[in-house]
Amino acid sequence: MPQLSESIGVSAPSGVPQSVVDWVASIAELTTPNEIHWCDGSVAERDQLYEEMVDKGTFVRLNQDIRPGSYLARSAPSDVARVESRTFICSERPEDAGPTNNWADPTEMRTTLQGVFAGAMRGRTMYVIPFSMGPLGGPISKLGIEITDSPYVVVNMRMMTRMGTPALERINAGEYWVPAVHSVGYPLIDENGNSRPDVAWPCNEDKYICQFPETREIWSYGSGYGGNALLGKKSYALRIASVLAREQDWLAEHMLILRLTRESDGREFHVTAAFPSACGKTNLAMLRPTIPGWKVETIGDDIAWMRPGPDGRLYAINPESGFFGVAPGTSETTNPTALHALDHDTIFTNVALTDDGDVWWEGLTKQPPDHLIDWQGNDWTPDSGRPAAHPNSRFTVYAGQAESISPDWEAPQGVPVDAILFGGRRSHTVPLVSEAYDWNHGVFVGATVSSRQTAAAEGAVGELRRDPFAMLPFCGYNMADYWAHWLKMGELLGKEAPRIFQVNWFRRDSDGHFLWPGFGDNSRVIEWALRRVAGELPAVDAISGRLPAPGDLNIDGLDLPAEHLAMLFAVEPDEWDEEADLTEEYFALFGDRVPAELNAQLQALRDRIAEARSREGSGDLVDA
Ligand code: OXD
Ligand code: MN
Repeated sequence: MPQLSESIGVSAPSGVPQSVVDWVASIAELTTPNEIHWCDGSVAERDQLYEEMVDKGTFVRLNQDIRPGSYLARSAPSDVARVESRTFICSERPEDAGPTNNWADPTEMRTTLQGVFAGAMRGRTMYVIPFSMGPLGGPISKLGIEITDSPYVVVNMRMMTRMGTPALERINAGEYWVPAVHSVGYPLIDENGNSRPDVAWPCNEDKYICQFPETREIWSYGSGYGGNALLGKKSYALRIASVLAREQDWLAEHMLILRLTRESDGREFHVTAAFPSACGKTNLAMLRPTIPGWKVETIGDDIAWMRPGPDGRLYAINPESGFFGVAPGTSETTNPTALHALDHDTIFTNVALTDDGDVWWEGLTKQPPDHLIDWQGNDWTPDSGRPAAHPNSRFTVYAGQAESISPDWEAPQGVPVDAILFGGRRSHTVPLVSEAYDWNHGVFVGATVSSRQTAAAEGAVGELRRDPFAMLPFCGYNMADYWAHWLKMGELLGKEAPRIFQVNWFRRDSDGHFLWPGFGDNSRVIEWALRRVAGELPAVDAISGRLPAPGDLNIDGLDLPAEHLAMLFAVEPDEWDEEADLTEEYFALFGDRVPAELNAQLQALRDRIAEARSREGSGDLVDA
């Protein structure tokens, strides 16, 4: 009897294990593509796909004199962001997905997926993309294979992951890998054999982004955009990896990674930082310090995998090899490093096109051009009354193109983490910076991160949402169990655990103006944190944590009135009372799965509030 794989012509490269061939064959049998292409990751393969996409209208080739090697894609207006409402954790038991995830019964979801994937690739090429998250062969790295019918996904995955033959060779050698299946859900031939023409951005109104934590599989249907489709990123490197990390005593986190070198003594520090989506994370990852004496290098801009090393310290790698950054707001003033990285070999999605074949987005220049083609392909002028680029428009670029990239960004063993920052977008309550009292307090701080909703996901922009560890849409299991895992990691790391800080660049005065300049000046805050790590500075105990002692935050050369500085560090018992009540309400969502230690941390917070009040009270008496 012919093997299944032979009967549908999988024709795998030599050396591919039968189990892999059988899996690819099973997906081909379900989705019935016209042909199968095993991606080797070569430049020739990429260029051929670019060519094909230009011919089909998926890509606009940008002016090659201005932006060599660069292209613009315009998505369907209905497919512009991650769709959290259609993202599912399909664990056997709903309580293992937890109240912050959409749970779906795995058996029912499999039936649904078998239905929507049946014939989904008719008339298309099915691409098999072997990839490595993290440097090939590194001790923290992991492999995967994404099957997709989208050439756009292939060329993006080529930048975002180490994709192609070297990854496949490791899979051939028997290393662990995670399967991921993706279809845009727009077959070119119907079940009766009738053809329909392709469109520039095929997708489907019906979308499913599914993670199966027990079997470690990813299935994504209906969207071609970003994290919905580039399955190495949020689906694998966060949702599935968080499950693996919990089991294997490491951390898969939504964090950037920075190296800061102090020029006076050459000491290197490494910082990871979690911020909810589009909170200026890419800008911080490419920080240009405004204070002298520091060199800052980028290691990662979005995701960190961290594992205790042989010396007991926590080591971080960036599992990705590219940046999938938000374009609007990126400019010569906000992030010159990112801007220059985009000079060539960049894929832009949903930005505007200029008359000379270049790109533009809101914030790139103060004065918009007189005429553009907007992200939907229509004529645009400054008085059109709508954005020219979509607010979640993106650039995809190889990380090595950033001039700030660290020479060690691909160090397979990672870099030792000294400090972890948690940030959110809060207009009051949370001071510019405070240091957690200890690891467990830091976990409490991470668990209570909140921010205003941005355009990276669908939903009401501007709403305040709790976003614990900036992992709300990315944790592959019950968030309360994830907190418990962090507490356990603190025990494992003991005195080698990184120090934890809470930052808030977004505090405002009563007129709604930002109090802190942000951007390069955030280096001042990080300097304070690192000097704390180095044991060089005292601190002042406060409700939120430890604050800089007066005069210790370097504000030289900043035009920051004393009352603004005071407002940045104001920690008001009334506001924190409300914060504590909101935290209690939030924890109640998770019932008795909340680790006892976090409830104890909440009580400790309430105690600090009461203590501050009693001090205030006695102060009032004295004043009176
Ligand atoms: C991202 C996100 O795209 O967090 O990185 O939404
Ligand atoms: Mn992100």
